[in-house]
Amino acid sequence: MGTLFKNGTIITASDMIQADVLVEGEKVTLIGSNIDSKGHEVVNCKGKYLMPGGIDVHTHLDLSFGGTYSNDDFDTGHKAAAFGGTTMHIDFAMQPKGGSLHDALKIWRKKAELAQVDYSFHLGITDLRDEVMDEIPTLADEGITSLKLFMAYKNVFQIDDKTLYRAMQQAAKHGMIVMVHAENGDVEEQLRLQLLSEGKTDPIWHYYSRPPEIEGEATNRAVVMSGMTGCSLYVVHMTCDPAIEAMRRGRAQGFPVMGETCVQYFHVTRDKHLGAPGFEGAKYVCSPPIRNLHEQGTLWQAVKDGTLQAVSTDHCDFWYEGSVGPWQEWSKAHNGGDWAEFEAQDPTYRRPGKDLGKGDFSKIPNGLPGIEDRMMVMWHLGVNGGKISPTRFVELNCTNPAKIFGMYPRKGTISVGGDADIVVWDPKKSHTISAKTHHMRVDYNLYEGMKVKGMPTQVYLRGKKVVDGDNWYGSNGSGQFIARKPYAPVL
Ligand code: DUC
Ligand code: ZN
Ligand code: ZN
Repeated sequence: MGTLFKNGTIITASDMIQADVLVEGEKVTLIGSNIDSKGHEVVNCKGKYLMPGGIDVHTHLDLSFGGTYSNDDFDTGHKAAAFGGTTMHIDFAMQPKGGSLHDALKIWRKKAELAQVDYSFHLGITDLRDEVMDEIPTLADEGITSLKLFMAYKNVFQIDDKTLYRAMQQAAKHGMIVMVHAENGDVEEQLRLQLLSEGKTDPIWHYYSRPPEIEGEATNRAVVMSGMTGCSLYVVHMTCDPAIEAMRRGRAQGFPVMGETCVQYFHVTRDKHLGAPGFEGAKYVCSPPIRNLHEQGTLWQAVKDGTLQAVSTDHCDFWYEGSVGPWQEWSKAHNGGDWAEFEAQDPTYRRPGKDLGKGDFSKIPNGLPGIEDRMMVMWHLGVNGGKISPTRFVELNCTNPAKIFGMYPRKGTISVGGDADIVVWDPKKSHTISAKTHHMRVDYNLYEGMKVKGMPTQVYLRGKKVVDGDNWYGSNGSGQFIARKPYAPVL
């Protein structure tokens, strides 16, 4: 017996067609008109769209960062993702200081034991010793074909130009893609120290420590290195004109360069949100910083004209009102300590959050929630707002992420032989986004009060229903690691 999705309209990156979809086991086995329903469970999709499950290629679940850990893990973050129509994500497994890339994988595989939806890892390189260079090709054998390097976060994740260049040379040799967080971390450090020394400590000053110029400069540097090495480059969370212009120049020269922006950059602004009175602006501290209405126009143009290929979230959420003291004391007493061990003692205890940065913007943990909201907000602002077509919506949120990161057509489309990750989408259903009802483990929502029209009603992961309305049917451990292929296309 299979599951037969009847009377719906399938949206792929190229077409909108009325057809039935038959799912048997974990795969789509037939697409056609009037498929006989005998022996199958029928899902009536009249008036609904059928889309491939969303893929968010940029998340940080349970990340040790900024003196704490991001809130959502592979349990809560996965449920939230699925309620929003995302059935797969790629998280960043960060190389521990002094450790190997496989040490990172070990840590992240452990986190992923909770997985409720499908996932993969990008390998975040922080220390490219010779033996780490040699390790890179072995990742591809294990289905990990993307590396990430940070050009910012001095003394934390930041690498130097030589490291980036060498990583690109090695990646190019093995058909892997290099991703960069592009901001000039040295200039950021200088600006930050200067601002703090002038007593400028409110959240809004975070913006001025990371102006568009330092994003544009670093993006340009990475784009040029991509041209020199022939390495495929994917620039994450692009936000502003100088960065977009650098990307356009590289593409015009035929360099293998691609980029994404994140959904929040289409909504929150420096002036209204980051500049809110008191400490409220801390809720919106992320890097690169949120910009203004002008940049929103730039980004819509870039996703429309193909300068950018994907939209992700950079989901990395922290409590607005966390709890600062006990974890710090415990971790001091345990020489760093393991967060899970600490948290298990009192599961109601909140991880320290944005409140770490009261009185000093540079101590506010960087990151925002969004894994649940991406598809609904992009549909609402993009499709309902007349900015992008439904097919481009699918391309940006599902298909291109799968192609760029080497898992198409298994993921990212609805086609015979592909995984049956299917979102039944009701374009007429309205929903008011709120922290009171969302599934992310965080006490605020960037889109609080936004009334969106269009949302998932049922979500299937490899043929199994995980979401139906407000009900959850997934389970820990049923999310799978998805092995990815090298030599993915440059779009
Ligand atoms: N930016 C953020 O805002 N959070 C996580 C990491 C990053 O680069
Ligand atoms: Zn980043
Ligand atoms: Zn990130």
